[in-house]
Amino acid sequence: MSDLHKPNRRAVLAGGAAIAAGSAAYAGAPDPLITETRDWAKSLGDGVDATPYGLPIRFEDDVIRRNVEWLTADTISSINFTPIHALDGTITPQGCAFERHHSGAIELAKQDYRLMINGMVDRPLIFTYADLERFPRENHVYFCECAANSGMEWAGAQLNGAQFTHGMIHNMEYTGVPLRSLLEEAGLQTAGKWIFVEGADASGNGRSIPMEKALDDVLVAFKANGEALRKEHGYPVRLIVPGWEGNMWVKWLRRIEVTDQPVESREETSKYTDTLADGRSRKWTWVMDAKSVITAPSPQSPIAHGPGPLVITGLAWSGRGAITRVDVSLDGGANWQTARLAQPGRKMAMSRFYLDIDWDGSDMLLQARAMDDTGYVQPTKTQLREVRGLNSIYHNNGIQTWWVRETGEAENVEVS
Ligand SMILES: Nc1nc2c(c(=O)[nH]1)N[C@H]1C(S)=C(S)[C@@H](COP(=O)(O)O)O[C@H]1N2
Ligand SMILES: [Mo]
Repeated sequence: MSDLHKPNRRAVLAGGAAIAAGSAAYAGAPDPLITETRDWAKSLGDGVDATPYGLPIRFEDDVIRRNVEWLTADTISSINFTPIHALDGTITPQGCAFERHHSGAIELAKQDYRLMINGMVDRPLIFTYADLERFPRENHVYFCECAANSGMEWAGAQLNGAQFTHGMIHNMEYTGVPLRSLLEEAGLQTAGKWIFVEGADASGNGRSIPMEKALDDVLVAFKANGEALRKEHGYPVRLIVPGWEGNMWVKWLRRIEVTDQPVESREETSKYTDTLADGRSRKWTWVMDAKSVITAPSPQSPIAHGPGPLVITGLAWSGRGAITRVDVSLDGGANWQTARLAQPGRKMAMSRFYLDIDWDGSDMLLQARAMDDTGYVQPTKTQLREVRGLNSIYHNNGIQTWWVRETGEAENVEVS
């Protein structure tokens, strides 16, 4: 063995010893998975054309969107949840990204697609899909969170799983045209202070967005994670409103009207308000505040091993900017450690964090607390309720607690 090789080998052995508690000892009974030729090595695998469009292997068939049956009367005006407890990294595959429709997901072909810009513009315009493809494009990763995410948790811990408590969110890389370019093309008039945007579905999902935001970073997107938007996410074109609540991200985008004031004629426009403790309503709370959740261990992702090395991981995001820090507590918020961000935080996009611990096998009250580049710190549920009371549905960004037991199982709880 060369001299060069020796230090490497020592390093590998040292590394091996350090994780010995978490891995099987090499000595002992032979492991047939190592010593015997298995079926998959005795015959040939699938040819390249077996699945022209690939799907996850069948062993992963529990990594799927799920809904909560009692939440809505039917599945048309409903919502399902991203299996965040089973994903890693930050990009949500489209196939398991949550869906929220007010009147179902419609099928709209590219050749039937039209986008109209009218109202306070010099030249009202109608764009085809092909027209949109001729404008300079941008790529951005953004999270989309429904304002109702964690809404069932206002009165107390209710749903047992990160998918259900925090899964009304996805994070994708979008390709599209800045809305600014289209508004400029139409000759935006200075008196235009708002846009009213609506979709081609029966609900229309009409929303008013202030012009400042419209000209800033709103995107008219046609691709997500490199491929066409899925039908359920607004194929062929949807609006991306970075950092703002999901209901403004109009799918199947068909019309943009420039107005001098917000349009509130539609029933849905006034629906997303927050009822405060004193009965007054809070509205136009468009920005999603900083929030985080530990995705594993969590109720649907229990610890599958005994004491020793344990990877604690989760997601953090902020509609006001980039995540700068995430702290994790093992004891219900008494002590905090700063977690490791997998990558520097990006504006209005999800961050992945890890805390690698040596678990002593005792029970834990796991919490995560996010901070963003505006200095905002994610509040506890108690702090949030002091300001917002118990009657809200929307904008619950309080700190989540999982009680992890000695067995490794976890449960949704609250600490006071
Ligand atoms: N046209 C249209 N756009 C829509 C909706 C809708 O029902 N119709 N639902 C909104 C709501 S409330 C949310 S949270 C997001 C969800 O986007 P997703 O289904 O891609 O997750 O889309 C928004 N855009
Ligand atoms: Mo939503």
